[in-house]
Formats: sequence, structure tokens, C-alpha cells
Amino acid sequence: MNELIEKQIENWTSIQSLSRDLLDMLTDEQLGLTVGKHMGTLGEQFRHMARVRFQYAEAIENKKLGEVIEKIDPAVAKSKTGLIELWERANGKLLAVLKNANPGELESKMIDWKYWGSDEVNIHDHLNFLMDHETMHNGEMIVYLRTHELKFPKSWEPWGL
Ligand code: NI
Repeated sequence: MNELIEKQIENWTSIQSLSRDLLDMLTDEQLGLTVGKHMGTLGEQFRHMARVRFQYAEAIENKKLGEVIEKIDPAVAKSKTGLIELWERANGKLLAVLKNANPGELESKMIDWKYWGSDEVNIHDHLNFLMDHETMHNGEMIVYLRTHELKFPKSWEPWGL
């Protein structure tokens, strides 16, 4: 990993730690909370984030975005223990893919993004899009917490929450 990728991973680590801290505070029962329409349960938000993280990691490995290869049981969305295990596994996968790659190859790699309607992106844009995705879902989680009047983890304080 070169310095820029290391810096990006550092940024991503702090973004994902917000939702991870939130997961630590929740009960299995609270994972079933919903808001409005089409947003699924809070537990499904976590499952989705981990799933998409696998998808990004697999895309780096295969130089091509596609269907998620990792099989993830939908029922995991109801279990805090299951979600924590899934979360750690997705993080491990992403970090392993980056660490195991040849740094020069990683830097020059272009990832085929046709699956999501774009041509191809380099590793830095790919990681930025992953962070954008996670930040967007962190924002969605704010709606769940505010709607159900739940307390935010301490790590969210700098964001005024
Ligand atoms: Ni999403």
C-alpha cells in the first residue's frame, strides 16, 4: 500500500467506526427498528453496508465490479453478534485485498465499473466511492436514531450528535 492508500484507509476506518460504535450500543430488538418506507430495518442497514464493503473488496481483487460473491444470510440482520462478526469479516477482507496486492499494480489498476454504469475507476476513486457510500448510510442511521429517540455513541459527538 502506498501512502495515499494508507491515508484513505485511515479515513475509511474512522468512517466505519461510527456505525460500528453504534452497532455496539444496540440490542437485537433495536435492530428491528424501521423508519418510513423502503429503508429496511436498522439491522438491514448494517448488513447492507458490510455486504457492499465485500463487493468493493471483491472488485479490487477481480478488477471488476459485479454481484457480491460472498454469501451473506439475510437473517444476520436480526443478530447483533452475527452483524459484528460479518462487519469484522468484511473489514478483514478489504484490508487483506489491499495489503496483499502489489503496490505498483494497485496504483495502476483500473476497476471495471460497468456494473454500476460507469466505465472504469482507479483505486483511489474506488475507495472514495466506498467512503461516500458508508457516509451516506451513516446519515440514514441518524434518521433511525432521531426517530426512535436513541442515544448516539460518544464518537458521534464531534458531528454535533
Ligand atoms: Ni447503499
